[in-house]
Amino acid sequence: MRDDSGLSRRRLLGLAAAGTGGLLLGGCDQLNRSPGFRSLLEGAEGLTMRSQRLLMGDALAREYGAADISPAFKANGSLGVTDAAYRAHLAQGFAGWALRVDGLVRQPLLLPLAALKGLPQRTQITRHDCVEGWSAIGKWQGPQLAAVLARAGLLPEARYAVFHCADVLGGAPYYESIDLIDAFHPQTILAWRMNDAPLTERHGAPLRLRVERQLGYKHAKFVMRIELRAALAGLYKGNGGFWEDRSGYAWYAGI
Ligand SMILES: Nc1nc2c(c(=O)[nH]1)N[C@H]1C(S)=C(S)[C@@H](COP(=O)(O)O)O[C@H]1N2
Ligand SMILES: [Mo]
Repeated sequence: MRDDSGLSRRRLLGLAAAGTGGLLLGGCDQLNRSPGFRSLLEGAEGLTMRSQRLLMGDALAREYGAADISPAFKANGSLGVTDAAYRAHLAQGFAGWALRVDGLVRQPLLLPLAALKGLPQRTQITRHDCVEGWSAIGKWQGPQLAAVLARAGLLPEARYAVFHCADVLGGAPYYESIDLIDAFHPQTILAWRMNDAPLTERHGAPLRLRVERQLGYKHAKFVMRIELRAALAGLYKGNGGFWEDRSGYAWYAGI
């Protein structure tokens, strides 16, 4: 059997390495336009991904204008975190907090909020679609996940990025995961800013994932740690996310 995913991964790693030359750090949709990424999608090794996710053509989720921003953006799921360490950081405006990036990386990272704010920023106005049937348009800002991953440097075995959150729902920690295609997508950002203000606790302070081509439950709030893994098996119940484990929600929640 062909190892399609392995080839894809190698190509993505090449792109990640190119990130230091500005490809992934440059913002916007340069990944989409890059010859390497195009040929990845157009080649035989891209067939599986294409059929799954219609990555060709309009690969970007729709972006809106400032006038479209919803006057009220519902908060859903956990609206806060009880964990004592989290509450201490919240009280100090997350000044001493740092995002942990570890697992299958060359260089594990501890990235303070200031470091995340210091990376090139992407701003996007997008529609959030919750599986429960409501939507809202908001403006999000933060570094591309690709830039953070390029800093850490992925090891060859890395296939998934797992987002470990600070909140516990019904006794289980919230977590989510995406694969490297979504991890390196230009609209996948670690948002610390929403509608021109720092994220509030309800919306996931200090940092949340925006993965714009998927449903709301993939957009992990209160992200404390990003773990790079070869597989999702062996992590909690093995389905790659809190709702995937608990209620059988789809792991790939394409809109
Ligand atoms: N850590 C964490 N992330 C989470 C949730 C949660 O309960 N905990 N709920 C998810 C769901 S179902 C949705 S719709 C969105 C809601 O984000 P919002 O509160 O900013 O509207 O967050 C997602 N991310
Ligand atoms: Mo949701």
